[in-house]
Order: sequence, then structure tokens, then C-alpha cells
Amino acid sequence: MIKNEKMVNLGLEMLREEFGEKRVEKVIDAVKKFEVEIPSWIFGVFGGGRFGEYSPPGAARSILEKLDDASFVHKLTGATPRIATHILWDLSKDGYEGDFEVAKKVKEEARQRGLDLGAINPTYFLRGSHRGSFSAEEKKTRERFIEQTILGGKIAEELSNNLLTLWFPDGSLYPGQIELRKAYKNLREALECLHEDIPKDVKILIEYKVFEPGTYSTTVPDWGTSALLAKRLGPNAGVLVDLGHHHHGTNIEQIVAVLISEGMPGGFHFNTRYAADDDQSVEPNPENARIFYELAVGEVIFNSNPEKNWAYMIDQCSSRENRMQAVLHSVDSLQQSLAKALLVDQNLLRKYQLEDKIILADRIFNDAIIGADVRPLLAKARLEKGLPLDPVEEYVKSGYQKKIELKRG
Ligand code: PSV
Ligand code: MN
Repeated sequence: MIKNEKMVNLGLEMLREEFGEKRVEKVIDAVKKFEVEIPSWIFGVFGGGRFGEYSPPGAARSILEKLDDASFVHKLTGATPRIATHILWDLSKDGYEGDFEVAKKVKEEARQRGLDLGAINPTYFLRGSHRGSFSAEEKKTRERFIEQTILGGKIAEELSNNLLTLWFPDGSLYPGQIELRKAYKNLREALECLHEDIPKDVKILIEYKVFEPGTYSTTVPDWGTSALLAKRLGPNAGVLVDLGHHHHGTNIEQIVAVLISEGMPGGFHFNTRYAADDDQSVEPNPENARIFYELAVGEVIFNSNPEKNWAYMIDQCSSRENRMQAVLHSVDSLQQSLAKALLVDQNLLRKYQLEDKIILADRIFNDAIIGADVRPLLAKARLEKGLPLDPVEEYVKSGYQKKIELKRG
């Protein structure tokens, strides 16, 4: 743990010696600028109930309490000014229909807490979606969700950051249960039908997931399917990569490289890859640093043309851990991954690549990605922004947990 300024300075000295003064300064600046969106649902009871009906103590009971928590996370990190919402969890009176007036009120409340609304998720997976959403056989079900998506587009444009993120729980449990082609066609047609009614400046990111709730098939199982659908919609549609939605061992940085090369708009739902779903905290592991390397060299982060930048979001909600600590840890892990990616000596790496010096290329890459201890660098960025050295430690000391447990039961 970085405990004090002395450790910060000693660590920085080592980094400057190895990676050069200029690069270290550049990375400190980048860490100061980096922002990531956090999900409203990490603070609520979702995720509990499935196994042993356990929810971590102090879970938020309403969107207002979720906003309180999100605001405290932003106060400690200075990096999370926006909160993603799910229409049926957060912007509805009855959990069945979205409500623009509720959304307006939520935005006002967010503003009062120093936050903005981020991605709008037209929830497709609650009541009435047991036979799918956009792929459902019943026209009525499809129409209901199309309408909800159009409302999402309006909320995204008028109250939020022009971002709609779509995840479909559609699929099947058994071979033969549904007609795969028909399901895909229904989903595609629903998207094409609503696209006209989504404002052109709203970006639509289509998420994929290889399993769950479908155990035999999911209608949008992989990035290729998302990309095909996005291509049909046009330049304001793209692919949403959720780290936990792949088979084990998938090379996600390769996916990122292809999408960027194709000029496809994109976004991330960060969480733990190996958990094979979207529930647990991001860890500062080499895979994440390699992903950030692709994002950085692909110029979809900090691009001066905001149109080119991908959307960066955390999607997590585990029933076991302390949620506030979990999201603070995720932000810290993402900052570490970003810092490592930017420390790579790109010129030397390129030289070794051209000379086919395979091992030297791998070593210079991993000097930054695996070898560098970037914690002093993050601490320096936080000090310069007037933030605590370590947000997780600061949370533990803050007394906030005790306060929410007492208040919320
Ligand atoms: C689905 O597993 C997912 O990753 C989608 O992004 C949802 O919006 C989110 O989790 C919450 O259920
Ligand atoms: Mn997700």
C-alpha cells in the first residue's frame, strides 16, 4: 500500500529512471483525466437473493440512495461523474414501464449530488421477458420493448450523455426450443424498426453475451453478431464489450483491435473476466493493461474528437463483497491498467517488431504491462487533484459504511 508522500516520491523516482520523465508526466496527466461510468445497480440489492438470499449490508433501497453512494464514490475518486441507469430499475414508477417524468426527477437529484446521468439501459430482462424481448414470438412483447427503447433514446438525448446501451436476455435453454433464425430475424427487425425513432446524435451500443439466461443459445452471443447488427443500423451504432461475457481464454484485446480497425463505435463494461459474468470487481491484471494498450494506440481514449472515443463503464454487482469497496477497487484497477498501458515504450516496441526480435518486443511490452509498479503514479495524480491517496482505505476510515448500515438496515 502507498502510505505517504515519501513512498510516492521514491516510487516516482524509480519510474522516471526506467520510463523517462516525460512519459511519467504524461501518464500522471492521463490518470487525472480518465473517467469511467458506474452502474446504479451496483449499489442496490440486485445480485442478492440468488444464492442464500444474501445482500451485503447497507445496500441502497432506492435510486436516491444509489445516487448518494455514487456521489460518495465520485468524491473519493474524482473519476466517476456519471451514473448509468436501467429504465425499469431506476426510471419507472411500477417496474414495468419507463417514465420520462421520473427520469427528469432522477436527473435533478443526480445534479444536486454533483453527478450526471450516463448510459441509459432499456431493461429487457424483467417481468414479461421470459420468452425473450426483441426476439419474442409475440408481437406485443416486441412492441413493448421497442417502445421502451424509443423512450430510452429520448431520455438519453434530453437528460443524459446521448448513450443507449442494449443487452438482450434472448436465447434458449434447449436445442429445438426456438427457431434460431427466426429469433435472430425478429431481433434484427425490431432494431431496424426503432432505429428511425432514435435521435441521430444518440449512440447505440449493442452488448453480446455467450450465455445467460440462455444456456443453449443466446441470440446475440458474440462481438461479430453485435457488429453485424450495428452495421445494419449505421454509423451511430456499435459494439459493447462486457469483459465477463466471453468464453474463458478469449483474447479480448484482439477483439478491440479489430473493432477499432473497422472504425466501429465501441464501449466497455468492465468487470472480472474470469468470473465469466459481470458481477465482480475489476482487477489490475495484465489482461486489462493489454486491453488499455489497444484502446490507447487505437486512439479511442482521450481522442480530441470526442466522437472517436469509446464509452467506458463499469458493470458489476456481486452479492458477496462490500459494494462500495468493490467499485472503488475497480476504479483503482482501471487507473492502474491505463497507467501501465501508457508507460509502454511504443517506439522501441515498434523497432523490435520490425526487426522481428520477438522476445525483446515481449520483454519491453511487459516491462510496463507487468513489471511497473504504477501505484505511486496514481497516488501522485490523486494528490494533484486534492483526492485521498487510496480511495479504498479512505472509504474504510470514512464511517460511511456504518452510516448506511444503520440507516438502511
Ligand atoms: C447482462 O449480464 C449485463 O451485463 C447487461 O449489461 C445488463 O445491463 C447488466 O448486466 C445488468 O443486468
Ligand atoms: Mn454488461
